[in-house]
Amino acid sequence: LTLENSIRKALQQEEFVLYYQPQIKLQTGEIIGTEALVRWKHPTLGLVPPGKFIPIAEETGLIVPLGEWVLRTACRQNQIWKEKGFAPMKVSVNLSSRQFSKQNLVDTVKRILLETELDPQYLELEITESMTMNVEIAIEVLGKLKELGIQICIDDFGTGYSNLYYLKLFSIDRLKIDQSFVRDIMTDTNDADIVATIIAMAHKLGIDVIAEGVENKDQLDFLRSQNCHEVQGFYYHRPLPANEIEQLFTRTS
Ligand code: G
Ligand code: G
Ligand code: MN
Ligand code: NA
Repeated sequence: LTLENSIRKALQQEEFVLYYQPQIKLQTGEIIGTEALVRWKHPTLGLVPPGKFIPIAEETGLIVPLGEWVLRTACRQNQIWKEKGFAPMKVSVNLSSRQFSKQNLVDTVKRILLETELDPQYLELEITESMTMNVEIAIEVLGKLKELGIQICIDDFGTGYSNLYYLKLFSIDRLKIDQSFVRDIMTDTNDADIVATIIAMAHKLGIDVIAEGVENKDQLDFLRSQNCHEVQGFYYHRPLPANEIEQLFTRTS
């Protein structure tokens, strides 16, 4: 069986699962959202990380059905949490460029929102700058996605080619500072300066900013000193299965 066929079969047999990593508001320490991260529960290989199958799914186009499954599962789970009485929060879903350039992305998102009854304000799509997309199409698609009432975040901010150009062209709700900048924040003054500058820019532009890959208290203190809004990383929590992350949520009813 080729990897491509294995992925196809895994989709049919529902071997994929979503893990969720908490996103924390720095000022209060509360969980304000989660990022959905796909894993493959392989019957013999165990839990396979996305790095091992997402690139092949992207090459073969299987990312489109897989991505749709991810989106539906994440939206449904988020709505279930709300119905269970947990404080409503956003779920962030990673989008591949292959999905983004698909004609029917907007319809797919719309249909899944209707199907799962999730309030659009609680869905965020993470796009990366490495997405080699046609600018006119991107403007149109992002505009239509925004009209649905969902949020858009630029993932891996700082590593792409056209960061600032994107900010100029699109209405973006949030920037996620790439973990490669956060990692050496305490030892590399360039990285510290870059992170501080991205945070300051986000403040000026009036958009949210989240730092990912936060692993220790020193990094956290630095981000706090720069008034970074939100953080995500192993210092707080690793990505967790739905039933485990639930233990961390607060009930409102
Ligand atoms: O979960 P982990 O930290 O191992 O993720 C590794 C990479 O896989 C990250 O770049 C992440 O964005 C990507 N990834 C995880 N889940 C998804 C998904 O559902 N869709 C896409 N396109 N990428 C994902
Ligand atoms: O590209 P994207 O931002 O979607 O990737 C998220 C990836 O980062 C996931 O693979 C997740 O497991 C990983 N991740 C999340 N928090 C941390 C962290 O604190 N340290 C490291 N090294 N990786 C992290
Ligand atoms: Mn991401
Ligand atoms: Na990232």
